Amino acid sequence: MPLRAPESATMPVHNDAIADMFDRLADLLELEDANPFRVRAYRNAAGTIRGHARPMADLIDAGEDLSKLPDIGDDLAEKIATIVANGKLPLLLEVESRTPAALSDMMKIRGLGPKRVKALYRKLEIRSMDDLRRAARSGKIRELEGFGEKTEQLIRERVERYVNEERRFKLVAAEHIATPLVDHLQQARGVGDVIVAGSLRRRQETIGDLDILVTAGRNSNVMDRFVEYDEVMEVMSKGKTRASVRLRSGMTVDLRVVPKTSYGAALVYFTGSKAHNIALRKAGIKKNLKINEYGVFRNKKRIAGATETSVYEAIGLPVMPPELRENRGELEAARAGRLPRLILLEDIRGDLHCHSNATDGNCTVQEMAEAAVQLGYEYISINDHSQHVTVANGLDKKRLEEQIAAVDNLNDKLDDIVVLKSAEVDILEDGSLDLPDSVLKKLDFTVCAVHYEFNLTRKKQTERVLRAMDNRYFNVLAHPTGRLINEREACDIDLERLMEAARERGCCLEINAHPDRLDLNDVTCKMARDVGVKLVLSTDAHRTSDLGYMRFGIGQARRGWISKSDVINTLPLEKLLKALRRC
Ligand code: DGT
Ligand code: CA
Ligand code: CA
Repeated sequence: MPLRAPESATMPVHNDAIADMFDRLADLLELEDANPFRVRAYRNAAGTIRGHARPMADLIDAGEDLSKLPDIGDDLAEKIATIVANGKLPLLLEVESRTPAALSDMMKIRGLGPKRVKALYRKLEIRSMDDLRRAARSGKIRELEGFGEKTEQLIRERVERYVNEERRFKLVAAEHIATPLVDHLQQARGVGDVIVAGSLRRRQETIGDLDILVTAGRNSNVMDRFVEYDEVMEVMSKGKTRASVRLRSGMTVDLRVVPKTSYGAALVYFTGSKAHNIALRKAGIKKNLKINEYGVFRNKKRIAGATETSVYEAIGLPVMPPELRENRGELEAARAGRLPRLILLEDIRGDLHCHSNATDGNCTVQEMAEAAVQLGYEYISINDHSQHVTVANGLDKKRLEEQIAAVDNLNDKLDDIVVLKSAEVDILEDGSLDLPDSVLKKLDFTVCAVHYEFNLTRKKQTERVLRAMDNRYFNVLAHPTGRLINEREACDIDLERLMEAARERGCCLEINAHPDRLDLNDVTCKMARDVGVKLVLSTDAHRTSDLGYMRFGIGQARRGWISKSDVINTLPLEKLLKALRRC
């Protein structure tokens, strides 16, 4: 199981992170053939903690007795308190240190439990991730008892990914790590701007490391303050103007301190991307200008550098939004005066993919609606799952009809927002929809999605969705590729063809803003823009706080050159309903 990156220190340790530690401890103990009761005790505790509504840290603060919780005795209560205090579980560290690295690495591959890891270690003598990859490629694993071809395939996919993406954090996790650190640095003496540049500023879906830029005078103590930050585990380097540290979360942070006069040039440089920087530098050379992180120079004379705008203007270009800086045609577009005017978070007037506790959400329809009012939305839709999907209690026709009636009642009571009636309808393997037309027609619109059989051939998968789109009640294709960042690859599907078909039929594609999905992603957003299909930007919220995920979808949309006019939930209600109507 992949260990979640613990949230930052100044925030309490998250319940999920505590539970992950106990699960990992149970796994490693099981590898050692420890007493099964002991193993189970840690697993049960993990379940209790993960499922508890309030953070353990809060319970401890409130002086509550954790040993009264189900499956938590005195010993476990003490261990939880230790984790909350130090972010670490000494017993886990001890067990980790005596577990052979190959075993403990293999345990991080999802789907490989202790039993399988033991078999791989003992029978195939796998001693490293490389061994594991070789074994999976050579077809040896399928021959082991209890494995088979499918398992081998899964292991292979996951090992390849583990090796490639091991150290990249999802954007949401990187934000959680960066925000309190930025606060901490802002409190240093003599500090002006503190800004996270690099891939985070460009809103890339995953982040390799944080690049923080600070303007400060000579008497500032910001460097000391940086390396003394609570979360710092290792100081890798420290000089007068630059330092690098590794945090407890595993995140590396590069800090640069620059004088105000170079701030713009340094910001351009450290925002990147590298490919964009190189293209900029080339554009400068053509004008006999030298561009680096200190400024823009003609001969040896600095002609710009204090602001980003000055740097771009020096080479005759408008400053461009960080999300566009990927060398994907932005310089050419800027030169031609054809940079898109990118969509903003404020343009969004409602969320069109949300769940309630009728299926797998955590809040009532009314709670979701009230939270949407707080965000200034004009409308929100509730899109609970249909039956087929793997959630336990998907809606059948009857329950959906009950929800429709309940939403009508609720709308009579609500003044500030309209709740749209919808559902997240499963696209079955044969391309039919999981609810009958007789109920679909009572909805304001539908979002439809694939939730199983992701491994069909490209042809079959594409035809499956095209057939679903033939249903006149199909409106929005939700999370079109089904990928889960760092967990599940996009399914093999002809997106361009789907986009064209959707455009012809008056259907939309979703940009799912959930930070685990971001689907469409930046590249496929741009494809959608080129095809001219309309988009919907939604969060897939399962609780009120998830509505805030919209910013991640906005980031991807902006990276994909998307404007307000490409996205229909920027429209006022009447126009939205018209835009949802099929041709
Ligand atoms: P990441 O950390 O992998 O998510 O991606 P970035 O883009 O944050 O990359 P990083 O941290 O290696 O470097 C931060 C920025 O510094 C990068 O976006 C552009 C700039 N940079 C780094 N290396 C080079 C280089 O060799 N040439 C140029 N021109 N710029 C570079
Ligand atoms: Ca970086
Ligand atoms: Ca870096």
